[in-house]
Amino acid sequence: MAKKYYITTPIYYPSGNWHIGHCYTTVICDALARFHKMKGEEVFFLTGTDEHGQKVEKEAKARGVSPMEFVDPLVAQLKDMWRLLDISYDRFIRTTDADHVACVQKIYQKLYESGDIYKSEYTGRYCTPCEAFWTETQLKNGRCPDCGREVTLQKEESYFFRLSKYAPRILKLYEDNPEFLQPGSRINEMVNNFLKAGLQDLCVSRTTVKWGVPLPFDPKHCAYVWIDALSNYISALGYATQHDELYRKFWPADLHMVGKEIVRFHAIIWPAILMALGEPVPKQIYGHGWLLIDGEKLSKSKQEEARRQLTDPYQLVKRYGSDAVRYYLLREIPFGSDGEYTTERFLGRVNADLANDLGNLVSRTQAMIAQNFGGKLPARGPAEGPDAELIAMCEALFGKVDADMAALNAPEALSDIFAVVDRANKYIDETTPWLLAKDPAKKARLGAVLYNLAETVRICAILLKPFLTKAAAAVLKSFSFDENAGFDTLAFGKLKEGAAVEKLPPVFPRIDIKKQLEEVEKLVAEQQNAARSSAHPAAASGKAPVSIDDFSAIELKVGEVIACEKVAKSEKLLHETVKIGTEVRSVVSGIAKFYTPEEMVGKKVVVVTNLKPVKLCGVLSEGMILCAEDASGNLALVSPERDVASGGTVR
Ligand code: ME8
Repeated sequence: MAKKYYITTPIYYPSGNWHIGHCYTTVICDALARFHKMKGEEVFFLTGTDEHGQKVEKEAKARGVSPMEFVDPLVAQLKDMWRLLDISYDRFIRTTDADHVACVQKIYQKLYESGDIYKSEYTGRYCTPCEAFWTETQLKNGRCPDCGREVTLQKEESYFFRLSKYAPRILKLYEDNPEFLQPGSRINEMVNNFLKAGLQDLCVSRTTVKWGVPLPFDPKHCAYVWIDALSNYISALGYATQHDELYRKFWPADLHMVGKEIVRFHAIIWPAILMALGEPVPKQIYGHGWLLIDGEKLSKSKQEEARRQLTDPYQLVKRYGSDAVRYYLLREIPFGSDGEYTTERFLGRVNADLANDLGNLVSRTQAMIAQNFGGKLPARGPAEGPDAELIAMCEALFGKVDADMAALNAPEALSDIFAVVDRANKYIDETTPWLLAKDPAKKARLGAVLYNLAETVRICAILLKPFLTKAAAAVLKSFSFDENAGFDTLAFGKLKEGAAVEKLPPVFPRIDIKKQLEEVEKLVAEQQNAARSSAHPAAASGKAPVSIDDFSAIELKVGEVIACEKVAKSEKLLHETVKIGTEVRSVVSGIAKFYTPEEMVGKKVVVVTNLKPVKLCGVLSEGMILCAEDASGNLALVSPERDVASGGTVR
């Protein structure tokens, strides 16, 4: 029977401000999932979205939409990002999925019946952005110890989970299974910061939040979002249903990969819940480090728009391709530690390893086969000179990479693969095929050298497939080798003499880093100008001539009004809900004298989308709908002359 491998990412908050740091966890998990699949294991790879809670409830309300209307487009955006990055998940779970909601209710019911959940009153501090409760002693200068933001005092009737009861068992779990929580330093953090002092029971329900899973035994309470979220790892497998085949097959998980800031929830609360349910705990939790910019964690709240541009995965994939982004994340950040992100370092890495080392090896090998053997693979000859060393390195490579991946060390795995790429480039210098080509008597040796190079490229490409999903497949195909081949084809000598070898265009074209950095600088400057002019409206409304750059700092998009109402206490204002592509915004406009709310619904309008949000009569406005005004002050909406899908750019 095939070995099973169950791997999960955390489920993502539908924040919308995705940055390259967010991609880190998921790209690592994807490489691991693909690696295990290629080993012939039966893999289940889970990811998804964490959609309930106060944060989403508040944001949706501010935009005048329902929480579901608010999260739907964001979930679509996230799925799109994973598609762009070639993430091969087996299920994308949403905490709003009916099967998940039912499972959370069963978990609460079970814990309530066993006495592990009981009713009491909660008084304490709550950090809404982190959705985390804190005691007075845990606060840092009266603020959230995780994000440094303000916390609010909460007092309400609540249900509690007997977390305190499980502290000794969790300590024992760490002692008996040091592998349970990795890297090892995270165990000390958990023990010293939380477990040593003893655990307090955990408040696991809210009455003030409505956007959540209602408790089956007391529906005015909603499940605490972290219990709701953590349960996804088993609800996705059909836990506590009649169709729990996946649960029986894949649980306990082999690996929950998470960022270090959420280790506490995964390594303390989650095993305690599972212990209370009488279920096995996951085999391993890995708390990886952060991607930093200027020493700070990239995070939605701390991000400025200018910096966001530099770290926006959509932009990066569009400019440089998904393989480049995946490679950087997997190769550059020392695993388990934080890693500093700079555009320069990213592009430098891509140029040095992918364009130069790998790209040159592939193109030189293919060009020489085209030139000297009409694009047909020559025969393998007897091993001579440096052949044996190169072949031995290829044959030892799987063992090394397998051990690296078992230690979850993708940077090391890639470094081992690229050591073979380097060796092959050196082999070209040593065997001097361009000189062999000049001497007809050496044609067979030239053929053997090129065969060895082609085989080395093939073996590296197979091992690179979990990391560079697109380029590796293209390379294999160009050597007429099955692009879906697994690790069972790694023996040296699998390529067939006479196989067609296509000459690929450069797999990773060299990036002109200086030019790219200038472009990025320009983008940042444009963003900053836009921010400045929206901060000082007078400056933007002057009649002085503007350059095309000034004009392009204003972002104009086509939006569709999907809901509209009058703003209370105002005769002039209408409050529109506008769909702009996958995004939904709340916009207030002074057009109530010219349009009724009913007339507005369904209209395609032009929206200035990069204005700083303001509140008008207490209603949030995240943009401005453009109107034409006649001499008497009558307004008419500006609309595209032909139908254009919402989200279209106006320029
Ligand atoms: O925490 N560098 O979701 P999330 C590296 N919903 N990783 C980063 C990062 C950075 N700069 N910024 C974010 C949540 N991440 C919860 C999880 S699981 C039951 C519930 C990573 O959207 C972060 O560490 O805030 C986490 O692993 C993932 O992005 C999702 O974070």
